[in-house]
Amino acid sequence: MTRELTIPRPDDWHLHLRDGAMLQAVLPETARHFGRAIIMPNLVPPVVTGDQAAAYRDRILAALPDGMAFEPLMTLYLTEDTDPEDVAAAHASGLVKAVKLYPAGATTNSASGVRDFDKVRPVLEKMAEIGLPLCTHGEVTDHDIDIFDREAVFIDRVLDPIRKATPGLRVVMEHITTKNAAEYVASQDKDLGATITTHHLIINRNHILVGGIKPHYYCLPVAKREEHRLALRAAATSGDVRYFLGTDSAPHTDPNKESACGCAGCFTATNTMSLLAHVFEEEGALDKLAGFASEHGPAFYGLPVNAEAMTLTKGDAPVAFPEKIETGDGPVTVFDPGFDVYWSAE
Ligand code: OTD
Ligand code: ZN
Ligand code: ZN
Repeated sequence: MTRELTIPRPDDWHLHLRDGAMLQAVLPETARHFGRAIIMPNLVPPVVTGDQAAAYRDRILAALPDGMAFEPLMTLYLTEDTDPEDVAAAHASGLVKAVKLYPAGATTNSASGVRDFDKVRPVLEKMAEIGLPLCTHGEVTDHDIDIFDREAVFIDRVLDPIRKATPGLRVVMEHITTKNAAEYVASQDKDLGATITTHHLIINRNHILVGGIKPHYYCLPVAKREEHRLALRAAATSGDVRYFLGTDSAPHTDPNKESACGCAGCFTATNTMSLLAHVFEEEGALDKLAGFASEHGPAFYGLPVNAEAMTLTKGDAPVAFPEKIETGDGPVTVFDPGFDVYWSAE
């Protein structure tokens, strides 16, 4: 039985760090384990221009505790007014590693997202030309589309048409939650990748709704039926280079989650690597964890694998994770997988 596993230091290819007091509190939770992360731009107001991304990057680095090493990989929030030349300049300077597409209203702080996809064509064409990836929140927002179907409909109505109209555009389907998405990725070429969160490998929709509503399991895209969770597990543990880790760790304070209108998001930065070791072991795929968490993401983004290593150790007693972390804005509950975990990460 494997008791110890050493992998290259992992990266998180989809992360919410927020700003101010929340940033200060959650950044160490990620930097403790991850070398780099793709930083989501859905602040209020969003990070739209290269200048705003540079300023946000400076705030993240200023919040990093002494002695911790971490590289934030910045993204720009795509709006209908985004200037292709600003995007190109931010990419050329090395600052920005991706542009993020939120259909307007799809998730937390996405009101400035795209309504008319034709309006962003010039930006997408510029991105295809310069090789800058597009990260997509892949859900339609039409009121007549059931929330559990919004990802599958996005693929047919938005994503596939955009990709066909923009040859060479490199796309990451972020936080995929369905068998449909995994099958679409598998059917395409290397210009398409997908991130998978830790929590979508662990929960299905019953976790949210059975035995009382569990706001800390509510996130977007919402967890689907069990068959979808199993398809995600198969994809993540397949060794296929197109799938890589993006935790989508998305902190909200407890009062904002435990509310009549609770915010979407699971906070998994603290225990993600332990949970992934548990999941990959369950799937008999511990040998695929390095690829998923440490190698496939850098390959997609054209970056080197981290030179440092992480060792995961399986102990005899369950690891005790904090139930919450305290932030200047209030407590944030750490994702509870609902089972004991014996793997710790150093
Ligand atoms: N999903 N919550 C948030 C973002 C994501 O779609 C996402 O990327 C958030 O709070 O920023 C969530 O449930
Ligand atoms: Zn999203
Ligand atoms: Zn996210």
